[in-house]
Amino acid sequence: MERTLILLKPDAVQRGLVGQVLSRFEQKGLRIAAMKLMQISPELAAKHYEQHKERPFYKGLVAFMTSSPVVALCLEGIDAIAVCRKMMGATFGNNAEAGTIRGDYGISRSFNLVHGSDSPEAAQREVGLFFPEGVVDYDYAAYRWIYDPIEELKK
Ligand code: FUP
Repeated sequence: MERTLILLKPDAVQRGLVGQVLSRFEQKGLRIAAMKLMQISPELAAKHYEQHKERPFYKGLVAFMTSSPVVALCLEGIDAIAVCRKMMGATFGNNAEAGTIRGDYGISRSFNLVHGSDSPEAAQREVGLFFPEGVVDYDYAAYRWIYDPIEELKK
């Protein structure tokens, strides 16, 4: 099992798309390990996007991400990072594939609805930044029906 940080960005919250986007991840089989509606502070945005600090879009990106609340999620599943990135689609809505979140709901190059960690190192760092209190461990009944047959079915 792998964990990833997903942010439903200010445009997703303001456009009333939280439920639809979250339900895609749920339906895919990812377990919600943590979830909260929160206002990102400029300090947190700076830490989260520190690798983009020198890029021309950085200032606008931080302004956007701190302009209105986001929903922060820690999702868990097999290959969760790659699976979520595939579901999100290409960075810019105008060229994201149809069938992806960005491809289906967005057309903007800067308001792109969703963030997802891009590596295990980034995921660990970002989950720690957004959920310093930790995530929630519980038995997820759906795993039994979502993942490859469990050992007892093979007997
Ligand atoms: P992604 O991994 O697809 O979320 O994209 P990046 O990490 O490359 O970029 C982070 C965010 O910066 C994107 F979600 C949107 C924004 N961005 C721009 O606004 N302009 C750019 O040219 C590149 C990224």
